[in-house]
Amino acid sequence: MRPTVRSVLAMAAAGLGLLAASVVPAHAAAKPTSCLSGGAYSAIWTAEPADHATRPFGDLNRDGRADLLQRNNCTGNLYYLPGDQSGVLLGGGWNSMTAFTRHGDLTGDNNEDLLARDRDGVLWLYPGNGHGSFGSRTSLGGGWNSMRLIKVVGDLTADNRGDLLATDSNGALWLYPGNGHGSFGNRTQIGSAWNSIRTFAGMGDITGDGHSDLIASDTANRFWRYPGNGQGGFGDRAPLPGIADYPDIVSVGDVLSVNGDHYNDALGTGHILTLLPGTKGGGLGAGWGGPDMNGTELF
Ligand SMILES: [Ca+2]
Ligand SMILES: [Ca+2]
Ligand SMILES: [Ca+2]
Ligand SMILES: [Ca+2]
Repeated sequence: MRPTVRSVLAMAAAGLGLLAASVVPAHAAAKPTSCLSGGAYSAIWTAEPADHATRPFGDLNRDGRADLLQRNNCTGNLYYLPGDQSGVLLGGGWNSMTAFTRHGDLTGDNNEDLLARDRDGVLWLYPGNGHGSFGSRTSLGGGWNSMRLIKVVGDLTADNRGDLLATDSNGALWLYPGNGHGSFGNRTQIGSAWNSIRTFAGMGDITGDGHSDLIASDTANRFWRYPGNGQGGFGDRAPLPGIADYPDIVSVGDVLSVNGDHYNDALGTGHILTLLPGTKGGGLGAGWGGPDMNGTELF
């Protein structure tokens, strides 16, 4: 069954913290066979925040350039990668987390924040301090192990507050509208049959209509664009042909250092970090291979 989205909000549903916690998350990190040394990578990039997403989109230190976070899956150490070949150790113990997502401000202080889910299914908010690290975490509740994918995607509801999408083990796609104070309002089901979607990422507005959009890859290794409608839903998806298979996708705005052309780009993550250059009208070009990131997770 092909994944669908609903273009209008419907089916007001239960809020956070009421979900069954018995499903093993599909996104849990596989045990790596080898890992890079901590924070090691060779790329230098600069990237602008994506347009029409909640700012700062991808930028953790407020210098106007998108950054990355990297977990070493062997050691559990978390690094902040500002794009200058340095890797700043933020701390250890992060192998207890089974999902990460960020992009945009959730707390209303204009600093980008991080969400992480632990093995017990609790979703934690780590408030960004605007200097590349985070303040004390707060719990957003339990039950999130019933979710297969959890992604902060920018503002889908046109209220300038970052929103969250999650797919559950039955393939339902849920919108959690951000309230701008670090948590979310009542969720709404906006799609179904998303179990065929391997992963997705909020890209900001890549179609040029002012509404934030998504890209997604499916289990048949095809890429798709889902155009946001500005009301928390999406129009008909369109194929993005010619893109290879990646375990995950990270959006980074326009990577100026490689092809600064004002089209937002994405990174295909996995063993080799790969730039997927955005093209006019919301397309993505074939990947440009980058550094070896084996045994790490980037987000
Ligand atoms: Ca930055
Ligand atoms: Ca914040
Ligand atoms: Ca919103
Ligand atoms: Ca758009």
